[in-house]
Parts: sequence; C-alpha cells; structure tokens
Amino acid sequence: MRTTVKVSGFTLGLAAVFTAALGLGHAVGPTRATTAAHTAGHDSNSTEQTPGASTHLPAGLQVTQDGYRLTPLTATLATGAPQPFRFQITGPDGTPVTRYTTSHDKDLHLIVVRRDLSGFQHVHPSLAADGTWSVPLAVAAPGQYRAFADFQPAGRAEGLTLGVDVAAPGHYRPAALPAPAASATVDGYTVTLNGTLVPGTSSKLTLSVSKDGSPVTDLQPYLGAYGHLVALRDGDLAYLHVHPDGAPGDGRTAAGPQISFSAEVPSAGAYRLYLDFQHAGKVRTAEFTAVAAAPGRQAAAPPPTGTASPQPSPSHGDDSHTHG
Ligand SMILES: [Cu+2]
Repeated sequence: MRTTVKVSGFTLGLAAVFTAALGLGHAVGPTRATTAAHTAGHDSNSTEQTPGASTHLPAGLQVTQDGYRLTPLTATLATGAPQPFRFQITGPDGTPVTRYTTSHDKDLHLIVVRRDLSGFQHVHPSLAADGTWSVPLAVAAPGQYRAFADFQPAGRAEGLTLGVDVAAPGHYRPAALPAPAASATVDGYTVTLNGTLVPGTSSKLTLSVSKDGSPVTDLQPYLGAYGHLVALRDGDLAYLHVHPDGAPGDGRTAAGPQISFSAEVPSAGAYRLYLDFQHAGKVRTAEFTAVAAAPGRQAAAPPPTGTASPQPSPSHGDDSHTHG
C-alpha cells in the first residue's frame, strides 16, 4: 500500500515537472509550431511576447536554431601552435549541411573571441565533402571562447549565426572591457569612430583610417567591401554583423579614408566593435568599445583620444584572413 502511494506521488511529481518543462519550452524555445508561425509572419506567436520586446533573439546566442546546430568536433582550442579546429553544421534532418549560399565571398565566416571580448579572430574554414569545416587555429591565451558560425544554408532565405563555447585550457585571467574610445590604433594605423549607437534604430557609424597622420585613400576591397564590422554585446556576446554602406566599384564608394556602416543594436549597453580592413595587402582589425544609450538619453561622449586596444593579438596575423 505504502509503496503504491509513493509511486503515485512520484508520478504526480513527474507530471508536474513535465508540464513545467513544456511551459518553459513554449516561452523561450521555438517549437516546430512556433517556428512555422515565425516563417508565416509571426502573428500567433507575437501575442505571447512582452509588449515592446523584440520578436527575434539577437544572433549568436544559441547553439541551435530552426533545426540547425553548430557542433564542434574539436574539444578544445590550442594556445601555442595552431591545431585544426573542426566542426559541422547539421540541418533539420540531422545530417551535416554541405551546400551554402555565399555571402561576402565566403560560404561560412567563423568568428572566435574570448568571453571577455579579447582575442578576436575572423577566419574562413574549408569545407570537406562530408560537411566538416576545418581551419588551423590557435588562441593567444587560455580561457573560455565563443565560436560563431555565420552562414546561410542553400535554399534558406536568410542567414544564421550560431554560437558555441569552446575552452582553451589553462589559467584564465579575464581582461576588463577597455573604456569607450573614439579612436584605436593597430599596426601604425589610427582608426577613428564617429556616430552614436541608438538601440532599436539603424545608426550610422563612420570609421576613418589614417596612417602616419595622413588619410588612407587606397583601402583594398576585402571580401567584397572596404571594411567588415562585427559588434558583440558586453555581457552575453550577442552578435551583430554590420553591413557597410556602399561597395567597391559601385561608382560612389571611395576607397577610404572613411568607411560607413549602418548598425542596429538590440539594447542599450556596451558593445565591442571589430573593424576588419585591408591595406597594402594585409588585413588588420581595429577594436573599439562603444556604448549605446538608453532611448531618450544622451550617450556619454567618448573621450577624444582612445585607450587604443593593445591589439598585438599574435593569433590575428595574415594567416587568420587567408582563405583556405
Ligand atoms: Cu568572414
């Protein structure tokens, strides 16, 4: 008798947990049904949203979305000599995706950054016939890293950015986020940032490149643009790939010194911006911290001269931008 009562109680408990899990899944995870509603134009689903909340999560926060999943095949990242970092993107049918739509000259862009927003790398892995991506990779220091795969499966209308954590074993000394600054230096280049990030609004950002005090007017196209800008939100590393205004050869876009972008950040707060630009045959990355003001408030003006990011990321040399 006693046993029966216990079992019943346990079964009840299970049922309660299962119901709670269902509720949670409904609230935060797109089920097949809500995904379909999204595709159809989020009507039924949007009624469940907090008023004013964005319907879609920012990119890069999930390891799986709409049936696609980013699966690392390499357990850890190397500090020292580069080691192959391998991963797959599996599709809704569970098999590795082998066909992609090219974007910015590449089928997949891999961004690797430590969780404290240091050690940024933007590399382009090679795809094997079986759907395995691989790239030689080393990071400058131990720590917990975030790897973002930015890609568009063939036949899908829009791109996806999935993110996964990968550790570089060792003693992790997290670095503080550098203070907001309007200029940064890298390899003798000075890059200045103009513009203010406003949450929920397309904000124009202009970056100007100079070297030895002279404006650089012969920037070279890199992946179909004079600059590529990635923004990561401090705190959760929400990912924004910001699109440049204008393209090389369109008759109106100069090869510097200014590169313009339209950026829409999802919230107030601090972001780390990473600008990739190419000059004299080499791709470099200038980094900035920028703060998006809460709507209706004035953003604090960044100091005129930057604590330029120390930037000697040894892992971010020529190789990290060579397309294999
Ligand atoms: Cu790329």
